[in-house]
Amino acid sequence: MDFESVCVLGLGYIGLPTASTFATHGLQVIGVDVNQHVVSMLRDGEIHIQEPGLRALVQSAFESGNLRVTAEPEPADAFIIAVPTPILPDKRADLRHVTSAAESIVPHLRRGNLVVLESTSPPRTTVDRVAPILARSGLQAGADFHLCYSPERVLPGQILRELVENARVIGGVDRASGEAGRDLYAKFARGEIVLTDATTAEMVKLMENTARDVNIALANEFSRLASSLGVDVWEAIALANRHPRVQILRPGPGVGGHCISVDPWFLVEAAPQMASLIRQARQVNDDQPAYAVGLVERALGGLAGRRIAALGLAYKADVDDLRESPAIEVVRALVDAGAQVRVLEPFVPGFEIAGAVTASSLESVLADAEAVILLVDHAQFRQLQPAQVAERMPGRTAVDTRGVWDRLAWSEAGFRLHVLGMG
Ligand code: SAJ
Repeated sequence: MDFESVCVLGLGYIGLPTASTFATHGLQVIGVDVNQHVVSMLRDGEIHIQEPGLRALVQSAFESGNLRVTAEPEPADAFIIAVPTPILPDKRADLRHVTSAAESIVPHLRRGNLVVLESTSPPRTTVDRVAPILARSGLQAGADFHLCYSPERVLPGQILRELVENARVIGGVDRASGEAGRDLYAKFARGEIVLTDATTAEMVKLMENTARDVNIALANEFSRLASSLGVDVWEAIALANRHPRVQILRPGPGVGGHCISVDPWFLVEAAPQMASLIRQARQVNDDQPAYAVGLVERALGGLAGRRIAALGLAYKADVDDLRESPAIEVVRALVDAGAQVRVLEPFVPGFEIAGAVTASSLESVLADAEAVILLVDHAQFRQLQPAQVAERMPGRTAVDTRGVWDRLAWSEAGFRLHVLGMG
């Protein structure tokens, strides 16, 4: 099947790179976002998210003349839904964006079109939720138009490369739908394209992120065990990972981002009585910020009134994404415990946390600090020279929740360095 035009609904971390990549590969692309601010920014030549290479890609997509952005869908050969699927406070999936995106396609859907859901979704969303909405057009998925689920699997920080190079799973509601999906993504995908059914493709995505969550939970639990047994978890993991069939992940202050800390709940929701390990892993990871706070408390011998410089708020290194960030939870807990906290997040400079002071430079975050704590291992923080830090702050306590600072160098600069997961 050939495609000349595609309408991409949702211009976030996935939709914007996807729309731009299709445009630079010759398709006519209509990028749709319900947020008028996003549409205006893009039309003004700005982008609303930071991702290496994205600005240049969006620019060349516009320069090609193939990309237009707007607030309403328009007729196209294919529609891609790439909207957020957050969780509600009770940990159930919030599918409002998916359903309203599907509803907005209905008036434009034509016989022979392809619709692809990319948003991470609970099992059976494509067949049980999206197909019935699209049927309001009078057309049936499979019989009159093609319908697929194809999960995005790109890693923030490496989205542009992984979008093109990763293997892509495409689950059609029938064989012809899967093949239509393959023909669409073959416009730019260099990784293998594998066809399956829609519900399997939804499960694949959830299983990938759940596997990572459970494995990080294991690393976090190891960090607590090692610490209480007087063992250095980092050394133990490095040695265990020399085993040819062992690959333990890294402990840290918790698991954030809108994917790994969210998606496992979709499986718990689907069958709570069968997902006890998955739920327990979520619990371990959700408890990890409190564990990191305990480490800071022990390092300082108390928190009330203590002056703390916190480095990093993003959910992981070298991204500007603050969603579900454990670093923010740590800072909030320190503030609640009465500490005087200054925070520095170079990727989101203006972000405020109630009760904490937002610093704009290394100098200002460190001034007066009794302790410096590393919450996010951004490259610029990983490479900090302890001697320079010592010149800028009066205290000599340092806490590393990411296991990246060189212990000898920090101790030679006069610091007592406390590392998460060490006895
Ligand atoms: N983290 C650890 N220890 C580790 C690895 C990660 O504590 O060893 C923490 C990070 O600091 C972060 C969180 O886990 O807070 C998640 O980071 P991540 O880099 O593991 O994953 P994401 O959320 O940025 O991207 C994941 C990826 N999924 C997998 O690797 C299986 C990506 O491929 C998906 O496309 C993305 O979720 C998504 O959109 O679902």
